[in-house]
Amino acid sequence: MLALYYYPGNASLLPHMMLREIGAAFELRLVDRTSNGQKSAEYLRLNPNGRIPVLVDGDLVLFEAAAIALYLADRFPEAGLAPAMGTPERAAFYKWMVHLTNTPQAEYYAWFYPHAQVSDEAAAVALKQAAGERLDRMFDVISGQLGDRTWLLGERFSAADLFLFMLIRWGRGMPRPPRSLPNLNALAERVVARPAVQQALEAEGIKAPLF
Ligand SMILES: N[C@@H](CCC(=O)N[C@@H](CS)C(=O)NCC(=O)O)C(=O)O
Repeated sequence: MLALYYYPGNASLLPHMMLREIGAAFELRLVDRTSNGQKSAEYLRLNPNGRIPVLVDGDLVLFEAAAIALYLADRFPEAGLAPAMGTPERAAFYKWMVHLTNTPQAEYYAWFYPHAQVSDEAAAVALKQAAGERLDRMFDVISGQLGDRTWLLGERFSAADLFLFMLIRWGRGMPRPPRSLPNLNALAERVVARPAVQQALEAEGIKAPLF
């Protein structure tokens, strides 16, 4: 049995949406961040970094949202969440998955948790502002690359679109939210219209504004 350790709206939303798209049986296990559950001894045995999410599949214990996403795409190829191995489309899929995780997702860490990096209040404010400006530029590039395509890979929907939606959603409180870019807004609308995504959002108790 698959089990996903999650907290509503966190990086666990990507594998959660994928599991709903796949239609596999799985158990959702809440990590209670309100009591710092991600730093409990029990959870640290699953992910010594104390971060959410973790996927358990039998004896496999996997952390890192992007790694979980790539694993799920391979484990359930019939769900079509990634193009066939060895194709140019697969290469583009890797590009987006890696870019999204190590560029905007990593930048969000400074935006959401500036105090984890600097203790001085003025430095934290400056760090957050600089991270927000870098995120704006990253979303400009992603929006330009997306253009008027339906999905990041063109006509083909993939897990990368779910990933991008999650990152667009995280920016909904920014001074210039990603949804203010028409291409990104249109992609987020298309993702939210998917029944599996609606199920995941509802199961996590996520209400409007969704992004
Ligand atoms: N690179 C990691 C980042 C995970 C991450 O930072 N998760 C956040 C929630 S979105 C978290 O657990 N924050 C709580 C903390 O750092 O204590 C991944 O993609 O899994």
